[in-house]
Formats: sequence, C-alpha cells, structure tokens
Amino acid sequence: MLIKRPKSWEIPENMASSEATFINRRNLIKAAGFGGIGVAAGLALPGGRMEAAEPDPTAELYPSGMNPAYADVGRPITDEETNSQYNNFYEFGSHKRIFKEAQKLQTRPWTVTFDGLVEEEMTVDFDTLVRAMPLEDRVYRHRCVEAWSMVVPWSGFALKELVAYAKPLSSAKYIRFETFNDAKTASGQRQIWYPWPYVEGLTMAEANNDLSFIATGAYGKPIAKQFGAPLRLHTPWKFGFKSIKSIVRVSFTDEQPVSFWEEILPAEYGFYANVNPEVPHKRWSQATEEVLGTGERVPTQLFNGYAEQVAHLYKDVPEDQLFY
Ligand SMILES: Nc1nc2c(c(=O)[nH]1)N[C@H]1C(S)=C(S)[C@@H](COP(=O)(O)O)O[C@H]1N2
Ligand SMILES: [Mo]
Repeated sequence: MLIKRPKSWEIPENMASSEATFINRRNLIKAAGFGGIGVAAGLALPGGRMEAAEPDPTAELYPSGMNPAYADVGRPITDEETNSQYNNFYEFGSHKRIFKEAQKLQTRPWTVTFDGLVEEEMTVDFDTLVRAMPLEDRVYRHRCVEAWSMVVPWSGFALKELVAYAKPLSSAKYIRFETFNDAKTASGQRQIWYPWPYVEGLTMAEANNDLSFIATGAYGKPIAKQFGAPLRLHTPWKFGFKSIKSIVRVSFTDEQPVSFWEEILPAEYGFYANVNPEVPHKRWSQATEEVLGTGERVPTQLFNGYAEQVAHLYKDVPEDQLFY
C-alpha cells in the first residue's frame, strides 16, 4: 500500500492514464486477495538508495567514457534519486513505486541465450558478455507512452554489437527479446492475466541502427535493479515500453514478434511505437510530456527528437502502423 502521498507528477491526472488502468479494472475481481502488493525487500538507505548485497563484479567498468555524439540532449539529466523511485517494471508491480520490491531480483549468475535464426545457438554468462562488448556512455531522452519523460546517463553498448556477436543468419528479419520469468521472485508475475514473460521486438534494420542501445550501467555505475539489471534495451525514439528490461533471451526470427503490450491491447500498443506528438494514444494526447521531477510540461518531438537518425528506417512502412 502506498502510504506516502503521491507527488503531482506521479498522477498524470487528466492526461495519460496508466498502462495498467484498463487491464486492472477489467481484472479487479481476479486480483482481490491474490498477487496484491508485495512486502518491500531490500535495505533502503536514506534517499531510497539500496545497499547492494554483494559488490558488483563489473563495478570497475563504469563510467565507461562518454561518446561525444550522445553527450548532450539539450535537457538536464533527471536526478538519480527521482529516476530510481519512479519506474515501470510490471514484474514487480503495476505501479511506479517498485524500487524496493525490485531489489529481490537476483542478477548473478545471469545468462543470455541467443537462438532462432543464428549460425549456432549459445548461452553466455552476462559477465563474459559485457566484457566482450565495447562499452561507452550515452545520455538519452526517454519518453513513456504515459506522457512523462526523463533524461538518463546510460553506460552500455550499441545493440548492433550484440547482433554481430550473435551471428544471425541473413534470413533473420526481426530480433525478439525476452525478460526473465520467475513468479517466485517477481510478485507481479503472479498476476497471471498478464502474458509473461515480457517480450519486445525490433526489425533488424532498427536493431542495427546506431541509436539502439543495451544499457548495463546508469549514472556511472552498474545499472540498478529497478532500471532492468543486468541488461536492458533503450530505443529512445520509441515509446518506453519497447525498452525491455532484464533480458535473458535474444532470438532472431523471420516473423514479426508480438510484444507484451501488443498482446494485451493491440489497438493501443503496436509493434513500431515510434513517438509522434501528432498521433494521440486512443485514450490521451501525446502532444506534450511531463518532465520527471520538474513539474514542467514540454512539447513532445517527432521520433522523440531523433528523427534525423531514424526516420529513413520507415520509408516502406505504412504510416498508420508507425506511431502507436
Ligand atoms: N521487462 C519489462 N521491461 C520494461 C517494462 C516492464 O514493465 N517490464 N516497462 C517498460 C516501460 S513502459 C517503460 S516507460 C520503461 C521504464 O524504464 P525506467 O523504469 O528505467 O524508467 O521500461 C520498459 N521496460
Ligand atoms: Mo512506459
């Protein structure tokens, strides 16, 4: 139960309603006495920071060195404390205050399986994988479909490096990502009406675009659990739900993957989900966004301000598929 009175930015009042609103209303009866809100775990320090149970074996990799092409997004970086306490991670609850619950996630050992249309299927330990990748820092804007935004200083590597590592066959047209599935650890996954595990996908052209990024660090440290440790995607020109957290499986396929939100509400959450202020969500406007932690509302930009890098990817896609 949330005891704390939510701040204004936690309730996008007459604007966006939560991604959970629809499904939760529909399933309220099923929810009663089941799943519910878990008991907070983890040791909260003042300011909501978490005491790590064990030292992270990759701590010395961060920060990794700023890529100057992505150093400035024309907006201040979102305060770490604000960002760390306002998250979407439905595996740990369908609300924003999941940061304590998310500390239950065990991120070691952690493996990533590469399969589908690849030269050879393989399962790789995360610590081996991250050390094989060229790490760098990038500052990215993030725009949630719920009409709030933030600016995050990530560390990690370009997704195209991971694609090269996985050696997909030339017949691969899409990349599909899967999050862990462990209802014992993740209380949200006991909400059985959701189609767990969380799945997302991109076209191969999107995956190989330089902007597509795998974050393994944030704020100059190994990435926090609530941000999707130990590795999560960030495609900053797309609505935030595309940026899947805590990846355990990367598959290559010739069929367009059906993602988590698309499976739940296909009329509202499509495959491409590119940001466009002129295309409203079925239930709210996307014209403006609340800048997390500031109370400020600013105009939303086409492709979230990244049109120059990505607009060319969509020349052959019907426009009515692109922006939801
Ligand atoms: N596995 C998983 N990945 C996820 C989500 C989720 O619920 N589960 N939420 C998505 C949504 S809607 C957003 S806006 C971002 C939020 O990232 P943040 O909590 O780091 O801000 O993560 C995305 N990735
Ligand atoms: Mo989101």
